[in-house]
Amino acid sequence: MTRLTTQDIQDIRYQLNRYDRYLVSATGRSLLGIGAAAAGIGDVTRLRGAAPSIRMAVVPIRSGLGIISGFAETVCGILVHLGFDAFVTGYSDVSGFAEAVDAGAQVILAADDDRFVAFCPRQGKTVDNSRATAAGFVAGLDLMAGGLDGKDVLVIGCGPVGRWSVESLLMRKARVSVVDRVAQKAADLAGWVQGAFHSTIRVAPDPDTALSTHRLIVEATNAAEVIHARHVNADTRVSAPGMPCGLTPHAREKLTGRMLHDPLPIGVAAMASQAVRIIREQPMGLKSTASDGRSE
Ligand code: 2YC
Repeated sequence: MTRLTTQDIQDIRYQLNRYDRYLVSATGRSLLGIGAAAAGIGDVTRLRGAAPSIRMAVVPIRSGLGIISGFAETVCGILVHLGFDAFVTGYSDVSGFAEAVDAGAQVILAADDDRFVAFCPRQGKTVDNSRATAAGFVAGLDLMAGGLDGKDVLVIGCGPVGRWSVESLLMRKARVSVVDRVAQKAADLAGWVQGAFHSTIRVAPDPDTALSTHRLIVEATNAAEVIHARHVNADTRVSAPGMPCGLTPHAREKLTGRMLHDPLPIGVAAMASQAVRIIREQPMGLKSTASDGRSE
């Protein structure tokens, strides 16, 4: 998992209105709309109406390599932009979690060096950033492509985000190929998909051939300069959750309006939307009761 730097994120919260306009031009939907699509929420207006009453806390975490200056503030800025009642706790770590719960936060977001998670304490559920980010970028590709059912889609990069991207693509009935510069990782992912979903995906022979023969691409590598201008034509659409951006500047220029890439916004919008589904579907975490009335 690529660790973000302050430089990666420092301007994000000040450019969200401009970014929303780009997203609408590329996908027809705003950041909230893409998050809703990632969570399977059809009624974006209802989500927008509910957001101000949903309190979310972002807790800075000092463990491991420590705090990334601006990270919690950027996550919070994205949540506020989406309409949520969001704040960064004054304390970090355990004290920050206690402050969040005492303040009535229904969703608590925090990241250490290994995971970035949204917690729904009352429901005893969590939302993982890698899985939500994959869902968000696949939803964006779906919107750019006008649907993915039956269409060939390439996932390049078979790490956590690539893996969950395959899941989202299969749910949208895409015909998935995977490739990784380490061929064994692609083969392992194909084996996992066969076991987990009883679905068959293709393992492409090599990145360059795969990129030259696919028009719909999820770029989920942690490398830069994976997709070059020579791979891009008028029908190409790229959704690029990978950090750093895997497109060369020339490829990005050719793909303006037909590509998605950001270090945090789409992933955070997807996390928040998935968390809303959890807290709305289980308001007080009441588990369904068994037939004899016992709670499960
Ligand atoms: O400021 C803090 O609270 C730090 N503990 C945050 C560390 C985040 C480390 N993870 C990353 O930089 C990214 C995540 C946003 C998703 C994958 N890597």
